[in-house]
Amino acid sequence: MSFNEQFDQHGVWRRKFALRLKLLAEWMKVHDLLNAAVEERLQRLESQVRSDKVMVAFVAEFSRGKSELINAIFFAGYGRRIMPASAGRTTMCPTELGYDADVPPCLRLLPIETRLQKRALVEWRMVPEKWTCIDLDINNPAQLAQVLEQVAHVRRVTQDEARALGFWQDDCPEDNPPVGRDGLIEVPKWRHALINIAHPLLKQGLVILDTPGLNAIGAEPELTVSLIPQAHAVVFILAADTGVTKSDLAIWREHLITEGDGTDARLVVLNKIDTLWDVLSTPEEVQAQIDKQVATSADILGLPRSQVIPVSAQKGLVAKVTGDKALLEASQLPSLELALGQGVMGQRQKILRSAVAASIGELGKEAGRAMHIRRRDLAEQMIELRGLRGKNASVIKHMRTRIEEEQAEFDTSGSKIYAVRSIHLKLLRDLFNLLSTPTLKTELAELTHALKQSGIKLGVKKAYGQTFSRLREGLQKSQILSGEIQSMLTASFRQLNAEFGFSLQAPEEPELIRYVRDLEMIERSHLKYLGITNVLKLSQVEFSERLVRALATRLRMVYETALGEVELWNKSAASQLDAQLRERRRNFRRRLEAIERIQQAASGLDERIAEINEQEYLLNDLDAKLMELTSQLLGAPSLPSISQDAIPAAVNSALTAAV
Ligand SMILES: Nc1nc2c(ncn2[C@@H]2O[C@H](COP(=O)(O)OP(=O)(O)OP(=O)(O)O)[C@@H](O)[C@H]2O)c(=O)[nH]1
Ligand SMILES: [Mg+2]
Repeated sequence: MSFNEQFDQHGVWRRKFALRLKLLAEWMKVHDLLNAAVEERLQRLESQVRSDKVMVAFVAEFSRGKSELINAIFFAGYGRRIMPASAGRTTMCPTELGYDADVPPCLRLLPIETRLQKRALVEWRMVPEKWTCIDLDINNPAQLAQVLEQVAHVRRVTQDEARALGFWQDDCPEDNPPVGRDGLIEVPKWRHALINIAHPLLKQGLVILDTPGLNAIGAEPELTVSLIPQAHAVVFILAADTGVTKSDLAIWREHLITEGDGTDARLVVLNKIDTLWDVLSTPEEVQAQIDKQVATSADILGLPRSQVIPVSAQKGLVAKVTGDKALLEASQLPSLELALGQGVMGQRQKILRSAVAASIGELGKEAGRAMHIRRRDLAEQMIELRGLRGKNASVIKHMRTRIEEEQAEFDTSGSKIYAVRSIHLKLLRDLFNLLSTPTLKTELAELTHALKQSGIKLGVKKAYGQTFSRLREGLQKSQILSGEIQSMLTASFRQLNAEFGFSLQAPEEPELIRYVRDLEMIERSHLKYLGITNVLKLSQVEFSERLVRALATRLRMVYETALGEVELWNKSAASQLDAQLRERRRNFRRRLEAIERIQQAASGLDERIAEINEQEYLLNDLDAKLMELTSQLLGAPSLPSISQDAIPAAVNSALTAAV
């Protein structure tokens, strides 16, 4: 199954899941099982599954065939080349292809001059009016291709302007673009491009990132330290006719090597194998040539040979457009699509499925707890009522007084419950504080200061190291504090359970220390970035500022996720208390009503006992239904397993390595 087909299936599963989740929510609402925490969890799950994006980034030196490969894999259906692909430098700005239903089909372009202002790319995304927007006619491939030519557009500027925009370094002249006879320099016209089209795959959450070559990627720190590391898969492309060049190697080292982190896939593609096709050689000789190039490239990159996939993007595109099966086979594009499908989608589903399973488990527990309270209340009422059988009016009256006394006592001891809640909130406030944006800002201040110094900054790595070790300490502190909160909750819940017969259970404590791993990944991507070619660029104030802004935005995302978890933990504890209070009050009311009916009619007692029996049966049904609904949600997405024989051995081991 190709990447496209696998992605389709993933989309179908997600839609089914969202629908089932909706049904579960409605059913819970009807049966009064929804509380604030459950509702929040349901909402999060739904938006997690609905908005699940899969980003595949294509990274390589210029002219290796990134855009052509994107055309061949995703857009051959348009019957022509859609993304501009031509000899020499073509794609000048990072280009994201995706789908947003709220925006009409269009190409949005952020002018390169925005680099002169203090705003990170993520922030620019929030100001659509600053982007130039061109409508796209998706039924007209020729118009589509013509508009997309924009991403290849350039401007000519003076050396000073180029320097200010980050395209000219006095310290490393060999990286600078050529100066024209008029003394002007070509720079990209746009800083970033967003293409919004309702392509079937994009509609289902695929985001494709096409990037420009080496020096152009380096000029946008956010791309290097944020977008590419966060992509779910990165396709690195080499050309069979050039082999691994020095600049290929620089990109590979700077952007592609990751250590041990198995959440994403890296695929290496040896493109343009058609340049080795040669009518004067036998097919075996041609294959031997391709194998040799694969072997050499793999050796240089330090990869097993099976991990380099040879293709011809251009012939693959031509073959798809003209319906030439033999040529498609020869282009070997299908093997690459298979690897992408398995590596990326298989991985993505695994992650999503395990996140969903954990949430559904909590959801089931929360709903189950509410049912447990009800079941226990019914059992108690039953004992109470059976005890009244054959008793005279005064005993019944006495019972009523007792329940009323209990009720009054319960009402006055409500203050204990509020006390627990207020201690909990106070401790939480400290935790929120530790993870807040102002705290993060303070922690970053020193690094910002170090980067703002003029001249060459040798101490930057040290400043990074110190900042990150402070951030790690902060997270460790947060984890200790959350541990204290958890012990406090467990102890007070136990006490309340003993005193009031509640069945409170402290919700799962958030695992904040997990975010240390995210910090490490961010730190690594920055250090790697600074290590190779960009240390000299740090002498430019604008560059340093862009770098810190990129860092701050990425960190903020991590901290916001952590805060969200703490928030949910808090809600879950609070809503349990609310639910217990509510159920208990309802319980007193029911017991009093029952006594009243018994006092009024002799038959009231048996009737009430029968009613309670009936309710117990209903509760059993509810329980069974809840199990059914949640286990349906946990059902595996229908990814038919591919017969192992159908996968070429090379691709198969590439997959294993990529996963
Ligand atoms: N012979 C051959 N040429 C190819 C193949 N793939 C791409 N090309 C050509 O190589 C040139 C560069 O391709 P692009 O897709 O523009 O390369 P890119 O990596 O996107 O380059 P930039 O946008 O400049 O970063 C174009 O002329 C393509 O037609 C291939 O498989 N075989
Ligand atoms: Mg390109």
